[in-house]
Amino acid sequence: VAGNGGGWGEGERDREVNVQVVLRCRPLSEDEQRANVQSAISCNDPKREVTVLHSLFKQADKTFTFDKVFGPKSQQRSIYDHAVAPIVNDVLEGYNCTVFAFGQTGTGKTYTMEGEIRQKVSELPDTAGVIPRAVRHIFDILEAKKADYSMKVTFLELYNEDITDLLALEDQSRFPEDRQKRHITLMEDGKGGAVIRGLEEIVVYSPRDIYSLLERGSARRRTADTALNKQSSRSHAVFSINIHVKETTVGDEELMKCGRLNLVDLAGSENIARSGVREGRAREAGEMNKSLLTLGRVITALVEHSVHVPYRDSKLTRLLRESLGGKAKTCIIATVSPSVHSLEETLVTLDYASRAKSIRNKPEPNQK
Ligand code: ADP
Ligand code: ZZD
Repeated sequence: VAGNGGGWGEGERDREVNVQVVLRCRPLSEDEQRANVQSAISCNDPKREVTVLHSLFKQADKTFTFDKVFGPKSQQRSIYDHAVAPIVNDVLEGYNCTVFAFGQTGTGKTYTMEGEIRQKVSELPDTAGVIPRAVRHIFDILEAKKADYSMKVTFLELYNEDITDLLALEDQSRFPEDRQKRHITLMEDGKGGAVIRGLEEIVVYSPRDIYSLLERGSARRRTADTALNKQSSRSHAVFSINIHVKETTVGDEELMKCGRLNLVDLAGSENIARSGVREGRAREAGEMNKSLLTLGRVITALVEHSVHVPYRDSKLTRLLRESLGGKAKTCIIATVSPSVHSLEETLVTLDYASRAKSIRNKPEPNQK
């Protein structure tokens, strides 16, 4: 091809875009406020800056800049509108897109990705997170366009390098020995990506359909938690929406666009540090955090332009390979607590997130 597109043409670099990294700081909880916990984080949303107030400890303050900063007063709607909505539009144009929530346990990853419902209402509550908002938004756009479309969703949990299908229907067999735990495996798709075999892909026709699936999925995720052992803080949850849109152009030609949106609630980032240090229960700890550790190594390799990027070393990085350094568009939402007691972990998150800003992807729509 003349000019560009044929390899190392000038256009090659132009098509690269950075992974978007935004920061969200949650407010101090009521308990923290009652206990007069000090805030050690100051957000300047318009300047896109977060400052860690080391001056509380007579050290120099440290300031980080992100693509967007959402301070403690920021609303769910604002995160969606400014960080996620643009990505959802790209999905409908045939791109694969991924949103990750990354941060220490208790900083609001699940609040940001899922949100909360206090009572059942049919409209989106103010506390709804990215997932229900994305679902609503996608249906709104498709209905406004009067497009022909089909939509399928999957919801999985990754724990100890084991994939659980959060949407699988309960096996109804009366005989326990007949109840099979369906085997889910990751396979190469021959194009450098991964496909999951055995995962329930559910066709949805309305936001209401999706809500009942979300209910099923999040209830199942919660039941794995016990009071003493919060498994969900050590597991990754991946909700994916696959959309096929058939558009008819002015010239009466049919155009198919296929896009996929991955919404990922990662394990608590404190698990990265912990598994490295405590070698005692090495094997268990190693398996437990393999995906998160590998994610960290993949980010490092990409940032440092290493020849080898260890995508293949964990299931999470195999699943999300195209989202980091690949052809997808990606946004990372880093979450932090304002509490002075979390300062150390907050710095780790800010450092990681800051490094991830320099990861470059080369977005390309799917062929059909
Ligand atoms: P994580 O998923 O990172 O472990 P959660 O989403 O469970 O954290 O949030 C921890 C607690 O903080 C929850 O009780 C949640 O309701 C609350 N929370 C988190 N972010 C916010 C926010 N932006 N505004 C109000 N409450 C929040
Ligand atoms: N975060 C809540 C679920 C939990 O941990 O249980 S909130 C949203 C996305 C994915 C899964 C669940 C949800 C959630 C929900 C709650 C109860 C029943 C169904 C779904 C939700 C929150 C706000 C608006 C819509 C859905």
